[in-house]
Amino acid sequence: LVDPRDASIDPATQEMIQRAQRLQVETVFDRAMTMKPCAIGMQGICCKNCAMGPCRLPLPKGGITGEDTRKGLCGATANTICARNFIRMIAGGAAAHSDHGRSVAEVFRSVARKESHDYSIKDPIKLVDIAPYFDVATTVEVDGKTVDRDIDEIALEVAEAAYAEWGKPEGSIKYVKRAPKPLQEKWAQEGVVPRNVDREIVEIMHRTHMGVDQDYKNLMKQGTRAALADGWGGSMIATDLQDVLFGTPSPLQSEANLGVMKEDHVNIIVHGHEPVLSEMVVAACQSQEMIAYAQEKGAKGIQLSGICCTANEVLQRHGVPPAGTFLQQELAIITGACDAMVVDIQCIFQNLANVAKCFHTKLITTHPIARMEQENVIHIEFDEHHAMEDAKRIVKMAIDNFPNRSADVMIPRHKTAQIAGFGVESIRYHLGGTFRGDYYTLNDNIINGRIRGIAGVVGCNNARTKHNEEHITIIKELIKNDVIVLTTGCSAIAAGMHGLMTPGAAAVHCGPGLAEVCETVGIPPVLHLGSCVDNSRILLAATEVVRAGGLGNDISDLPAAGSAPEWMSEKAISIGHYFVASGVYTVFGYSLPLEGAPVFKDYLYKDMERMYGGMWDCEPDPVKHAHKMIAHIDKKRKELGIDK
Ligand code: NFS
Repeated sequence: LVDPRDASIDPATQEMIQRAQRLQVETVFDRAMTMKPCAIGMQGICCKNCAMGPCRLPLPKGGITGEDTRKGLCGATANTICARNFIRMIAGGAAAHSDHGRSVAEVFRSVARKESHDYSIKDPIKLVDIAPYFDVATTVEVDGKTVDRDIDEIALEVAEAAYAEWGKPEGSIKYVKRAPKPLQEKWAQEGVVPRNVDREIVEIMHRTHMGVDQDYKNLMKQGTRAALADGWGGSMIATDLQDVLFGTPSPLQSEANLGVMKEDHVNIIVHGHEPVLSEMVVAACQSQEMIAYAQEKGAKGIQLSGICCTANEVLQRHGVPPAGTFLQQELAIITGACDAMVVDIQCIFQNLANVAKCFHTKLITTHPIARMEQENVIHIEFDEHHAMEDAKRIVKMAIDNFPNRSADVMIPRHKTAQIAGFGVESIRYHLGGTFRGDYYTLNDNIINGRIRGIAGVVGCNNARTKHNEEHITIIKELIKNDVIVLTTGCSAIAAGMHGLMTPGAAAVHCGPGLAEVCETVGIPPVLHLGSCVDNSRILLAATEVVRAGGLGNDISDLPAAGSAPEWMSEKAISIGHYFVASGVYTVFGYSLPLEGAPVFKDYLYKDMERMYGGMWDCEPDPVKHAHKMIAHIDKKRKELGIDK
């Protein structure tokens, strides 16, 4: 069994692992002890794309001296195998983000068509803002005068155009036009402008099939095209349409960690990624009818909380507190106080069903593409046409389950206050200027050196690393060195849990320059930008910084760097690569499956910079990791002539 103190730096997590062990409920932390990863797979050079394999090409001891003669049965080299595996991860990640985006586009279209009555357009201003990118007019000429078009008409046209981004037969992804001009030119020159979302993913599956593309550079070209289709396509559309439908986030106060659950309340946890159902669950939990029903059953009320990116979505827009990160999902049930866990898609452990069996928790799957084989799992398929009805059914089921709790409940007392809800718009509001460029205050403070640079710290937790340690060490090191941090995903949940998202954190953790800026404008040094599809917000924030002037002409000119300290999912690889291809030096923690193919690895770590201005790196040591990012930021400051 794992020692809880080795598994996490978070006391709530440690206490719950201890409890799990006492109750003999197995968790991911224990499994990580008993099952070790495959050393060959970790190097990225196991090919199982045909039935003559799996072919395994481990690096010889002492590395390659002379010619690299390793090959699979068909002759595939280590570079080919490694590149195929890498871009298949991009395909998986881009598919996950983008299929989520497609679902949102479908809901948006049915709202625009007035077929779905439980949703409405909450942010018409954003709709008008994005319409021109889809070539949808927002005004019309009437009797020689220009007047605003009807918002429902605009919605309908935007919905149709957005939906077409997944499978249109011609043209390229429309949002590519939002990138800085020089970046668009680089993409055109390299031939990586994405055509439509689905095609780029399908083409990866084709090219990596046995006997197709056998040139790691050409394979990677397609990887780049698919990653860009994710970041500047599927993910960005997901973010925008969610904002239009559910409202664009603005800063709000909340809390984080398992301690947000309440013993005397009905506890419902939403977990996964798509906010279309959880938006309705939030509304259902707030309805007088449901609250009264909960009280009838002996509860004081309903406490809703979240896990993973569904948590981030409902946090950003409603202040619903996250109960934990990816690695805390089993632990939330082990409290014994979780009356229902409602899951949608992605990052959901199948072991939740086994854990739920040991408690009274109802585990409810809601998405047709994400079901579980275990018999104790309840499937309530969500349909946007009767969204509220479905949500109420789920909430009612949780309330009905409240009296079934056993007396053995233990909610750790740890929770932390946080300010979340940032975005491109709110950064503009807080760090913008009234008279000059939009992001003037931010740029000005970067130029004068109070802010050394910008870091995006994002991504998962990984049971192979100590839960939250890398996230928190890296973020603290960055802000101590006056680097402002934008964060999303489980990294953001971790930052919230560890108290880095309050304005007060500036005085405690920041260097003097960043502290001064944060204190003056009243923001935390670590800004929560949302879920993982909201990494598109970081791309757009970076673009705004370029546009505001004084810091070069492209994202690659900015004193900025990216990081995924505890990554584990294919989605993280897609995100990492669209950051690299957008000009960002991007450092991953733990390990990347590239070690077995040193030439391909160099291609990602070095040659990418010549093409896009950004490149990959990997550094498991969190302090060194942060300092690699800072060194890159300093290099860019020097190039800009602002290094004094
Ligand atoms: Ni991102 Fe969000 Fe978390 Fe990783 Fe999973 S929840 S989409 S993949 S684990 S950050």
